[in-house]
Amino acid sequence: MMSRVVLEPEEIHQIQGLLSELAGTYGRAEAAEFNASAGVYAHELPRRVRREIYEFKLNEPDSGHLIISGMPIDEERLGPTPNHWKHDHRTAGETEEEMLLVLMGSLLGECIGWSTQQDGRVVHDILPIQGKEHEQLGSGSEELLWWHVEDAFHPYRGDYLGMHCLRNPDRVPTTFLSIGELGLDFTEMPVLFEEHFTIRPDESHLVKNKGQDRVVEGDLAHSYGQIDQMNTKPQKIAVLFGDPRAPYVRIDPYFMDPVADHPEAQAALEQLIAAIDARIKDMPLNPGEVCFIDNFRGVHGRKPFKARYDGNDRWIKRVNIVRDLRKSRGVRESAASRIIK
Ligand SMILES: O=C(O)CCC(=O)C(=O)O
Ligand SMILES: [Fe+2]
Repeated sequence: MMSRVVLEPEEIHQIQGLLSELAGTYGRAEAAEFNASAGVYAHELPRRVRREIYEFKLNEPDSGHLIISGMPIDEERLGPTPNHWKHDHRTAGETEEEMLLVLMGSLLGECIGWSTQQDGRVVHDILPIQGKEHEQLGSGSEELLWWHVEDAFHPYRGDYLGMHCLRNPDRVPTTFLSIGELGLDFTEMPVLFEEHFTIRPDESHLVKNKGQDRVVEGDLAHSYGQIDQMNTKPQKIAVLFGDPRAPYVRIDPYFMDPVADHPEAQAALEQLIAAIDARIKDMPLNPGEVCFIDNFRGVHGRKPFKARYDGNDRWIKRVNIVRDLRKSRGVRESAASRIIK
């Protein structure tokens, strides 16, 4: 079931006023000063929007996602879709859209980034990159992006994933399924709550997908070393956890190895994967739509498509949001830093 809030004209007007003020003050969504104040400005969003987002957080509905639609997209201000996430952000026409995503996300928790992903930015670009068509990446296009929990391999992964669709001319579908709508009785699958399973880091965190001009030394070398460790010696984890009647899920089949030492665990994993695969649905995002996915309750992916590389390509902004920044304090530079090393 789609869960959608359609913004009213006065709400759009109020949001636009706030965004133009903030873009004028801070220039870029990536500005540390903007990120440090986003949780304050978020309370200047319309009350109904704040309530919808808060109730999504509090009640953890079985839908597992929330779409907020109605924001107009100014194609001209936006400019062409860049050819890489490493485009020159100083001239970015998408600052207001990025800021809106961070503001709404701040009502769910705190936005975070990874030193090993997209140059340590908080707001990511999802766009097709020439030469990566056949990679298992958000920037791949011609391959099915297998459904997954975002950063499933990592203990500090986001509780939520936020996406703001700027452009999607071919209505390329994001795929989505909430575990709450799977219709399985998880109390009969106790083995999935036990630590038998492994998930390796996805490609986006690998050193080969960093920006080309980025030198890997010092802290960054250490971070990539840890990713490498997680790749060669992944820890055993549970695929389901929390309340067996409404469990949380941690799964990324493409990066999971068969459970060789526990046939019952492997069989249960295969049953879960097949059930999700049979039921996952297309959920194409339209320009101006902001979508939040509960990353503990839902899996998402993307269908293959043919990229254009002419400035009109599909373009989505993405953030990861944690409810509790403190859990990762040991791997962040300061209390307020949002980047996981
Ligand atoms: O492009 C999409 O709709 C989703 C992409 C995605 O899942 C990702 O980049 O992690
Ligand atoms: Fe994803």
